[in-house]
Amino acid sequence: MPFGEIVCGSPGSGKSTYCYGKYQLFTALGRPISVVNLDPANDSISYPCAVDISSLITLKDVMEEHGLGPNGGMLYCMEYLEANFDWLEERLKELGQDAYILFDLPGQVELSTNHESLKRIVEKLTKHGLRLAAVHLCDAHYVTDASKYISVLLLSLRTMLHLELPHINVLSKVDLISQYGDLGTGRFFGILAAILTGPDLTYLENTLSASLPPKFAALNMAMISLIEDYSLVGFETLAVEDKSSMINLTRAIDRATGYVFVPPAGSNAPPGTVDENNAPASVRPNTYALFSTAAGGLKGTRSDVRDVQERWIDAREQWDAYEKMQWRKEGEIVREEAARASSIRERKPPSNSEDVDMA
Ligand SMILES: Nc1nc2c(ncn2[C@@H]2O[C@H](COP(=O)(O)OP(=O)(O)OP(=O)(O)O)[C@@H](O)[C@H]2O)c(=O)[nH]1
Ligand SMILES: [Mg+2]
Repeated sequence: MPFGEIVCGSPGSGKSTYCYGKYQLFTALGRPISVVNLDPANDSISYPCAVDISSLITLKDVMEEHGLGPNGGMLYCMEYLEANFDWLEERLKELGQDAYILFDLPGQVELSTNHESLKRIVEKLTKHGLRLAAVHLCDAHYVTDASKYISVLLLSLRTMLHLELPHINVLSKVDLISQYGDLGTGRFFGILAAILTGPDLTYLENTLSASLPPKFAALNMAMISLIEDYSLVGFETLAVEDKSSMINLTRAIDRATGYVFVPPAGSNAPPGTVDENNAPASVRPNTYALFSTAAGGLKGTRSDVRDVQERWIDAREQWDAYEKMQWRKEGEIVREEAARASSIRERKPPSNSEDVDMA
């Protein structure tokens, strides 16, 4: 059964960069991955694209032909894709039953909050057996301000209700967080802690009351309780270049979709845990995969708000140096392993005469 992610979020929140980062990570891990570009305005795609909407329709052509502006043109493109769903279906079928598919969406948020075409496309995909999660990226910049953060939460909530998929909220670009103004007062940490360690949102309520006129107090309270009612206080964090951050997020998404990665035969999983026949992964379950992904714990380095503060603000340089050292070590291990394998290959097999002597 194919699995996948609908990667959505506001313009510039890092959707395409995330798709490319995930493509690189999964290729290195030997996990299947295909990226589908559903952004008809995306004319410089960084990742290898399995399916590209621009071979069906482009925003530029729509604007020229129908005299539409960029926003109306984008809605037209999505309606056109919905009307030509069989085009998408055919191409997705070619990716096979074991595919893991990322859908890179345009940044126009109304597509995932109000407009019906994307919703109907997602419904059709799930009806065709695709197990999807919505991965909603929000620029971490928004957590430096309580009212901006609330607006992002409401946007995220709207997306969740509209798409009706398992929903993962992600604060993207956390590696840039120290650049976003005055963090010395603990403002960032306060808001982020309120976000990540909920459900107590009193901190946000107080911050909102302090920054907005008193006549909005009741509105603030209503918004806070709405957020609490939907338990929408959870966020994962993401810095695309950071391997642990990508792996933590991957685990959270795997858990939401129920995806279990089955390593290919011949991989270095513990002996006896992988069924070594060559059948496709979807019909070759094994215990190693089950316990290393879906059932694995989500706790780990940087899965907690305090880790984010330490990694990206308090001790960023030390962590950068430590990770560089780890990469060097990993590179050395890979080189040594390759040298050992090639020396084994070069060693001559014993001749028949020696066998006879020994006998
Ligand atoms: N430092 C840092 N920069 C990032 C990260 N993710 C994305 N960016 C940068 O953010 C900018 C926007 O990223 P994109 O991937 O184009 O964002 P997008 O959401 O696809 O944008 P649209 O398709 O226009 O909506 C680029 O300059 C990226 O290099 C990250 O984790 N860390
Ligand atoms: Mg993009």
